[in-house]
Amino acid sequence: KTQETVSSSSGMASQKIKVSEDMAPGSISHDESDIPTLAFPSISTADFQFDLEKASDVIVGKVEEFMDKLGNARLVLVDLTERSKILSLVRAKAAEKKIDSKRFFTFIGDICQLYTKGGLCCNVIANAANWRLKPGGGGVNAAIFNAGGPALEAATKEQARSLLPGNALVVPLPSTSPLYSKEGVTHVIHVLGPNMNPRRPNCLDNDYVKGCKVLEDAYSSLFKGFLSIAN
Ligand code: AR6
Repeated sequence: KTQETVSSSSGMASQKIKVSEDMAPGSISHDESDIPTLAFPSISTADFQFDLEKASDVIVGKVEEFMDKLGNARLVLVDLTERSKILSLVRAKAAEKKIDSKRFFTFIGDICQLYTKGGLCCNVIANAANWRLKPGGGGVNAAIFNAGGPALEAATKEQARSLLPGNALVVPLPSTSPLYSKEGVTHVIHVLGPNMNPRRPNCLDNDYVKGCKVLEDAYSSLFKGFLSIAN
């Protein structure tokens, strides 16, 4: 028994998926789950106060660079509301560069509930982390650690205790984590972006030459980490 549903996405491409009605509770079994998909938030552009125009150039530039390495995998930029300025900027710039909207698109929703609330299957999600790789602190970091539960915290500690700006850390998620069992997420990739907020550690004091370089490094590390899982 299958049921056709069209998700509530208002991204560049709308997603058509088949959801089986008689699958075991909590299990995920449909067509799209076979496509390796990375959902990522816009790194550094909220709490870390990075300029949105500059960040959107970096995102689209890096996506373009990785496009031909993706195979059938997909990259999805996520934000919480349809008023998201970073999503509009990135959508416009990606369209200008004629980036394949099946391989890269934007999606509105909580990155912790993309499957259960949005019908979008993402086996990997990225986190805009802090250097200590600690839960809490607000933003997407608090949301992901909260949704991932103690299993995510333990799995993260097993891999590393801290992160340098521009770096990413791939964390395989134990099946005991609700993010795995409910949302189908097998890996979380923590990313530390450049910080322009004077009240946070390692503030770059508006040095956007360095800032853009660190943000480029952050997306390169993220996409490389994703490809190492996808392929
Ligand atoms: N789902 C999708 N996108 C989200 C969600 C969510 N649940 N929550 C926030 N965003 P931020 P940063 C978007 O501030 O600027 C933390 O305290 C948000 O709208 O989470 O890199 C860490 O501990 C924005 O577009 O990350 C660090 O100390 C994007 O995610 C610091 O903040 C990133 O916003 C990192 O700051």
